[in-house]
Amino acid sequence: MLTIWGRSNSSNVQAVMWCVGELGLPHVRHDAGHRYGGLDTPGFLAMNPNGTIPVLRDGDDEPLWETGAILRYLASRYSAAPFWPADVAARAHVDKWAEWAKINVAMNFTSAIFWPVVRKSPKDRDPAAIARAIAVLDRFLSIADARLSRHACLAGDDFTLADIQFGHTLFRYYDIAISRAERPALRRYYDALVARPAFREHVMVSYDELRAVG
Ligand SMILES: N[C@@H](CCC(=O)N[C@@H](CS)C(=O)NCC(=O)O)C(=O)O
Repeated sequence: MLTIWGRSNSSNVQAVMWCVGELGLPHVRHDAGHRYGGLDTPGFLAMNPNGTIPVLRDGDDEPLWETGAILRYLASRYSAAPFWPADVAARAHVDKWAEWAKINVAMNFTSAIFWPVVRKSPKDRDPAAIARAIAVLDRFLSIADARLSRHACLAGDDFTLADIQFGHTLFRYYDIAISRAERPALRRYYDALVARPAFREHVMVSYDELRAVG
């Protein structure tokens, strides 16, 4: 049995939970972080000295943290090709896109766009900085759009771990009030993700309680 610590409106927790949902793994999730707190207790810090979510524990094994490491663990232990190929070269190709998505898309979007647009009140926002961040993200989304105009999924024609690392950012990207360039292939891809029950359950989660007040 898997145990996951982390609130359902954390983007990193969402990536892990979406993967758990896609793989149909029995689990229990405990809310932690933000309004639920609990990240600075000795018990939690013993699991993750960083005091961040998500944390995953598989049975009595050593707790795991870092979303990318958790996803790779779940994929290696509980999935098969094509989601996470056994062949080293094929797996590295999926991993390449997963890493690319985490570093260039998820991290840029979350810290430089989602946070200031949603979690800061208008008076504290820097519109020029947000516009610059959107321009940075745009470059990567254009790479994805070109790729998705030739393939159904990010790493190729099959749904893989790379789609989890990439796709979980798209709900918020399409939902928040920012300017978005026309990207037909990316939009088609996003609509296909929305048709997946595990995406709707674990990623399309309200982030209202994260909004700045005032
Ligand atoms: N590099 C870590 C980052 C973890 C992280 O920063 N998590 C955020 C939530 S997305 C967190 O713990 N925030 C504190 C809180 O929710 O109170 C990972 O990828 O898992």
